[in-house]
Parts: sequence; structure tokens; C-alpha cells
Amino acid sequence: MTRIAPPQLCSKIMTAEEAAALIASGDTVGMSGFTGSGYPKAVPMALAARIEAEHQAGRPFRTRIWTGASTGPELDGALGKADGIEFRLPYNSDPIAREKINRGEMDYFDMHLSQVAPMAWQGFLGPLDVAVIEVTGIRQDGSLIPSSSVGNNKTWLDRAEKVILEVNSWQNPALEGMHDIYYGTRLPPDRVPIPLTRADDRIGEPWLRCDPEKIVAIVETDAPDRNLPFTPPDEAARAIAGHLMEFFRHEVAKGRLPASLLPIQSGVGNIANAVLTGLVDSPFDNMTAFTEVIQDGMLDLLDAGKLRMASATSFSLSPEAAARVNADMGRYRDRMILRPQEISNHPELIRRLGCLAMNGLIEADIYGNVNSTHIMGSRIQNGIGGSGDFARNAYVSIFMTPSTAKGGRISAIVPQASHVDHITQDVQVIVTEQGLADLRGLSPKQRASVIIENCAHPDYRPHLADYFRRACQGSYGLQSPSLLNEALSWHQRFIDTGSMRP
Ligand code: 0RQ
Repeated sequence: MTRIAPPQLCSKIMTAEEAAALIASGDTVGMSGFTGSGYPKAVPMALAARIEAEHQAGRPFRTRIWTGASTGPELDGALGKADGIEFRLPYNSDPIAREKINRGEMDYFDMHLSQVAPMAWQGFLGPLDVAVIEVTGIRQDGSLIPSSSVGNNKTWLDRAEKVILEVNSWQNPALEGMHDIYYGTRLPPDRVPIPLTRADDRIGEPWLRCDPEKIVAIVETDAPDRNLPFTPPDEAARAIAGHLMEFFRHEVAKGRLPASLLPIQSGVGNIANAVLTGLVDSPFDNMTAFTEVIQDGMLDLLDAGKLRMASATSFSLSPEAAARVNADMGRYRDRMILRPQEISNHPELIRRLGCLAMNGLIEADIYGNVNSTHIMGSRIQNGIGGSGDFARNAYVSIFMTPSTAKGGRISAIVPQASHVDHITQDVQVIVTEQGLADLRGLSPKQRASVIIENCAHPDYRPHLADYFRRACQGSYGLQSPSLLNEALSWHQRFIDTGSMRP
């Protein structure tokens, strides 16, 4: 059965190559896609092939790419490999694009995910020439059935001069009805409160609007999202999950959290997924999630009857879990809501709902400043993503990590973070497999003692304690004691010798 209901749009159906020919060098292209879901799969590949041919002919051809968050190898990988991206925003986890960024061959701005759509509307990011959006169908009235992510699609469709649609028939038609697209956002001074007071509120409509006059091409596809598998939780991940469960039980006992907890936000990566798995065996019931991505662990929670519903902007599932959801979409649809990322990550809503934010980190310093993005202060790993949206506005902002990286050659707890994404005020709890540091209400020096004692790996703990003791004696000021010519020496030692160990 055709997924393109309006007969008048059938004349716009063409090949991916023909559609890619409608994108010009220098264009800014807004693509769908969020954490490996719902990204266009055919047009970016065709565009990459075209760019390679142009380059071989000695003609420059590069584009500016905006997305929701990370996409897939057919998009960031293919365009990165073709050297077709001059500038990209906001979040990337593709290894080829990462390498290009770190070689200085691609400009990249990893902005807060909630701010992308408003900034595009404010005109701060410049004009948008083309939108390339994956949908699962076009309805008779021209409205679009969104795919496995919403991301910034609403904004790209509204702002772009031209629209190219990929209609992907791999995605289950039962996705229709899961989405909640809110069209009530405004620019200042006309902004009004967003009328969402519970994680499961629906405040919009299930479809995306699109001016049919702007549609220049429709490409039919039939391909799955290419998500990566999760690795099963290792001992460190299980220990982190255990510390966190104990913390939540303690908070419930103290009356600071309800027995169903508060809406959970869970970040990307294996640790975050392991914590969700840990919640399956917890005493907490009737939970909700107000988060960015629905990952495998969320599904397990839903299936176990622990999680009542999950609100997000995207799926981020392993191939097995994606097949599981796709096969049973009708059942999952009533317990999941996918929203635009400006809503899923909205500071106003995160603060109102009181989310429990749980995100991964690269490193934290002894004062609780967190680096989520840069290795050794200069190499990007992924990007800040939504971690800043949630960390600053959460009810409790939790960061978690194994205490070491790269086989123990790197300490995740350092004297001074080599890059700061989340200032100490936005970080209330740090958890490693060693233990949990509850930093709420502590001064910087008190924080340092607790973080070193509870979170640092035993191999690094005495060195951190020694640094802190000497800093408390020899620092210029004693609010956040620091030995400036030593604070980043661990990182330099790693660069010089391959290990932070003294
Ligand atoms: O490197 O891939 O070469 O092995 O970083 O680290 O331990 O696999 O951890 O998958 O949980 O990711 C912060 C990157 C953690 C993630 C980060 C190296 C490590 C490995 C990955 P390899 P792990 P995770 C909402 C939330 C920002 C966005 C965010 C992230 C690789 O959580 O991107 O929070 N967060 N969004 O070896 C050197 C260190 C290191 C290190 C780890 N200290 N030094 N390398 N690594 N620590 C969702 C969205 O926004 C979409």
C-alpha cells in the first residue's frame, strides 16, 4: 500500500540521485535524525557520491549540515568521508566525522539540543536552504507521519526554502499516533508557558505540517535505522547502578523523592543503559521518563511494568530492540510519546517536572566540574547533547562514569577538568564503581574530600589527596584551592607518556 496518500504529490517521487541534484554547494541542509534514528538514508548517500564526483572533477562542493543529534553512517559517515561537510551542528557521534573535526577539517558546534530550534527561529544560525526529512507516510491532507525520531524536523520543515522527503516503509505504520508535535512555541516577547505539567501530557498533534508548495522531491526508501548494539553491563556498570539504586532508596526513605521517583532522564551510552537495567530489579514502580532517547533499558522497564510511560524525542535502540519495538509497535505506541527536541529538552519543563538527570561524563575534577565532551581538553568525543539542558534544570543532577578509562591509564577524577561543560553548581551527584558522592550543599573543599574519598580509583586516590592537601597549603586563594602549574599536569603526562600515572 502506498504511503503517499495525496495523488498530486506522486509527480514529485524521484530517485535519491535526482533529489540530491537539487542540493547546491554551499547550501545549508537541515536533516532529520537523532541518536541514530529517523535520519534520511538515501539522499545523503547520493549527495556524498555527487560530492565525490565533483571533487574528482576539481570542483569544490561542501555543505552546512544541521541535524537533531547524531545520525547514521549513511549521513554523517558518508558525507564526512566525501569531505562534504564544511560546518555541522549540533551533536555528532560518527567516528569519521569525529576524526575530521579533530583534524581541523570540519567546523562543528555542539550546542545545547534544546536551543537549536529556537536559535534557528531567532535567525541566529542563518538561512536554511533545504530540509531532508525522513517520514513514515504522507496523509491525504498533506500532513506528515513522523518517523522514529522527531528532533528538529518541525523547525526544519517550517524554516527551509525547499523540502525533500524520504518516505521509509521499513518503519511500522503503527508509529502513527505516537508523536506529539507542539506548535505553540513563539519568539520573545510573545512567548507563553508551555502547557505540559505531567510527563505523559499530550499538548500537540500527531503529525508534522508541511507546505506542499515547498516539497521538491519525495524519495521512497525501505531501510532500518542503523543503531549500534549496547554492550552488556560489565562489573563497573553494575556497581554504578547499585550505588544509584541505594541513593534513590535513601532519598525515598528521607521523603525527598516519591516512591515512584520523579521522571527519569537517562543519557546516552552503556552506563546509562545499565542503570536503567538496574531499575528493573528496584523497588520503584509506576515510574515515568521525561528524557531524550528511549534506549534498550527503557524498553526493559516498560516490559517489566516498572515504567508507566516514556516521553522522548527519539529511539536509540540496539538492532534487536528496534526489531522488537517494530514488531509490537501498536502496544508500545500507547506508552511512549515522541516530541520535538525543543520540548523533550525544554528547561522550563525539566524544571517543572523535576527530572532525575543521569548522564555520562568524560572526566570530573575534585570540585565537581564535569567535562562531557573533550578528551585531554581538545579532542571532541561526541558533544554536549542534551546533558546541559537536563543537568542545570534537574531535580537532582547525577553524573556517572567508571573511575578510570583506557585500561586504567586515565583517571576520570582529575585535579582540574581539562574542559568544562557542567559547572560544579550543575552537578549534584557523581557516581563511579567506587562509590557515590552526594555533593548537595557542600562547599568546594568539602566536595573535593568526598569526591576523592568516594569516587576516585584507589590507584589515583592517594595522588589526588596529596594534590589537594598541597593545594590547601600553597594556593593563591582557598575557596577552590588550585596549584595552577600542576592542575593539568596529569593530562600532559598522558599526552607525553600514554598514562596519567605518576
Ligand atoms: O572510548 O570508544 O575509544 O573506547 O570515551 O566512553 O566509557 O564507553 O562511556 O558510552 O557512557 O560515553 C561522556 C562520551 C560517555 C557520553 C560519554 C572514552 C572511552 C571510550 C566512550 P572508545 P564509555 P559512554 C543525553 C545526554 C555527552 C552527551 C550527553 C556522552 C569513549 O555519555 O557523549 O550526555 N555524553 N547526552 O575510553 C579519555 C577519559 C575518558 C575517555 C571515557 N577520561 N579520557 N577517554 N573515554 N572517559 C543524550 C544526548 O544528548 C543525545
